[in-house]
Amino acid sequence: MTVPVVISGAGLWKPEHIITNAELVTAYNGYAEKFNTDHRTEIEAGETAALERSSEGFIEKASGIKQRYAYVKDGILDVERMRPRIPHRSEEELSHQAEIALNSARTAMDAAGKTGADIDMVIVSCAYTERSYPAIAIEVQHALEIDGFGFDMLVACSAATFALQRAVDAIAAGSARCVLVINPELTSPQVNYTDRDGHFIFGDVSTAVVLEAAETCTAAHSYEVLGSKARTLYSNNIRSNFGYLAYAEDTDPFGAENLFHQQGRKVFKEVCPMAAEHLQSQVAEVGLAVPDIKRWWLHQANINMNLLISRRLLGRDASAEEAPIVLDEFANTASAGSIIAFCLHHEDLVPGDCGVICSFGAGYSIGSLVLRKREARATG
Ligand code: CO8
Repeated sequence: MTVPVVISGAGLWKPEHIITNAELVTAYNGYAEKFNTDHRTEIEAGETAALERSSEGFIEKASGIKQRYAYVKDGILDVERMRPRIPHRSEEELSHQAEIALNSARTAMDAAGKTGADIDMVIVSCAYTERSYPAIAIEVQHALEIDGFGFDMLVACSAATFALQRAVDAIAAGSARCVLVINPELTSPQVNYTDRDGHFIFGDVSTAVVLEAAETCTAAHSYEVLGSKARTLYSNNIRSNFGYLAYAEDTDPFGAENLFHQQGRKVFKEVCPMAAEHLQSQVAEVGLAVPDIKRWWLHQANINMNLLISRRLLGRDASAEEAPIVLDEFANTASAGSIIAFCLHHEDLVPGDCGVICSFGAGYSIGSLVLRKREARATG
């Protein structure tokens, strides 16, 4: 990097509501039983397929997920509703996503020792934004009294890493001094809780990261970005079709085909080798080898994916310390997963230790950053 850029703060906010696998399975099975009773005639005539039961055992074994956080729990477990009941906010109120974005942003700014006056660029990057405009990032910028500019970007599961790359490039190019990247992942409104294949996958959370030029950094824990790499390859295997054309297309904006759906098996088989190859080449491009990497902050979609990818990289199983897992507690939180892992598992690294943040998912998209921990600068 011409101008060394560092990550100087990270913040995590999680909702107060937890939904366990047991609660989710009870609700789904109640829904399925009701559906089968209500459609008995069509099912008996072979016109409609009966819904099969979901199981806690399957969910934990197939995904590693034990629970997830929900921004609003009310409604999700109600068999008559099967989606959160989020109170509508007027245009004069802080939006839901800006609120959770601010919660994580303030923690990241405290860690970096920054106020709004130090920051000049805000990126809100996640799988969905609750509206098209004004950008959530500009609402956040306003709330934090930041003089500069902000924009939203959507890259599904790679939204965080792709935004970090944008931030690094902006600082290196001189178009920003200090950037706040926020991932307010409010996934629950797009989950089809009536779909047995996917009702257990996602959780809500918000993460944030502060980046700046190395020369202005005063944080206790900071990481030089040695390199970043983004790659996309078109795939139809993970889709969320909800969009603004529904009004003109006369389609049901809330139909199952418009909510999150995927070919999970295909995704698993196709993305794991791509991610392992991507990581190997990225590490080599910054002049390191896989054994030089002390920590892998991997995307958190499925524990079996992470085990497979780290096995391919290391030629053996990674320890919990080398490749921490957070999806048992948080589930898949779209782009925030690898940043949660970073937030919870970075302070024990010592200066000189290297680590990699990596995401992979819909698009397909893969993003990664190689980091090296710096000496803390003496203050006062
Ligand atoms: N309970 C009991 N049995 C079940 C259930 C259930 N809930 N669901 C499926 N089964 C059954 C199936 O019917 C199947 O039965 P049979 O063998 O008789 O046909 C059997 O269990 C096995 O099913 P699968 O083959 O589908 O199961 P897998 O072992 O493949 O596990 C997973 C399914 C967990 C989905 C797995 O394939 C996976 O994790 N794949 C990777 C997916 C992934 O990473 N996707 C990325 C998604 S996120 C992303 O990119 C961006 C999203 C942005 C945010 C969206 C927010 C809403």
